[in-house]
Amino acid sequence: MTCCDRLQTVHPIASGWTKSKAVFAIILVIGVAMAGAVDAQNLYCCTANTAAPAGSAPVLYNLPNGGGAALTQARSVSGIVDATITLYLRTDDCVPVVNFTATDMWLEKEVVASTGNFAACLSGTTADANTDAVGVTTWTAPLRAGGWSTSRTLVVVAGAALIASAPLDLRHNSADLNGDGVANLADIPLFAGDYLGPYAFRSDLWFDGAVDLSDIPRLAGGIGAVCQ
Ligand SMILES: [Ca+2]
Ligand SMILES: [Ca+2]
Repeated sequence: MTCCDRLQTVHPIASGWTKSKAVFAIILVIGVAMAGAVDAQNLYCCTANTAAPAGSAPVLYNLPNGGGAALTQARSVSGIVDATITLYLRTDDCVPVVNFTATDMWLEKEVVASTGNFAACLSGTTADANTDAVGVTTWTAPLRAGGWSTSRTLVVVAGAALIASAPLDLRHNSADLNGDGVANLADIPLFAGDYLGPYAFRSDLWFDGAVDLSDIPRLAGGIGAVCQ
């Protein structure tokens, strides 16, 4: 049976429905289709935040294969901090956008000179799920990304960053220090140089404000991770 055959089989009028029922069914189908295609427009009413306490300056450890830390397990200098991101997706009339596609909502690094080489794998920073019945989605699962960032994190919807709320205070690092999408032997000399030199955020993989022995297990454990 082809798709066209199927359409003919369930055609409401051909199966004996009244015209009013058929019109209702058509309106229903169109309505469902529109619900999935709602445009977030100019994002004037969309906001996002993190669960992290103000001033905690969380850092998220990422790997290209998704083997890094969940956002609930980000770190501040004083320990683990929940940096879960929540997005409230609204139309320009501030109406919740329901069931908006997860892959059209993602995180990026705020572009600021000399603040890192953070690089996401394909669809590696998309939301956990489509927006729910009140237009809300979250980021909690580990990202698939490499490189590092000391600038803020942008929440992007259909290619546009939010304008109604500021970029989020969330930094990133990874055993993929050079941000080429794979953690391998090429990243080790960068870490070794940082280990012996002045403090370098990118190599503070177990973030605590120092590059020391505590960071080596994350480097060793990350070697071999590639973008998935
Ligand atoms: Ca690398
Ligand atoms: Ca450290």
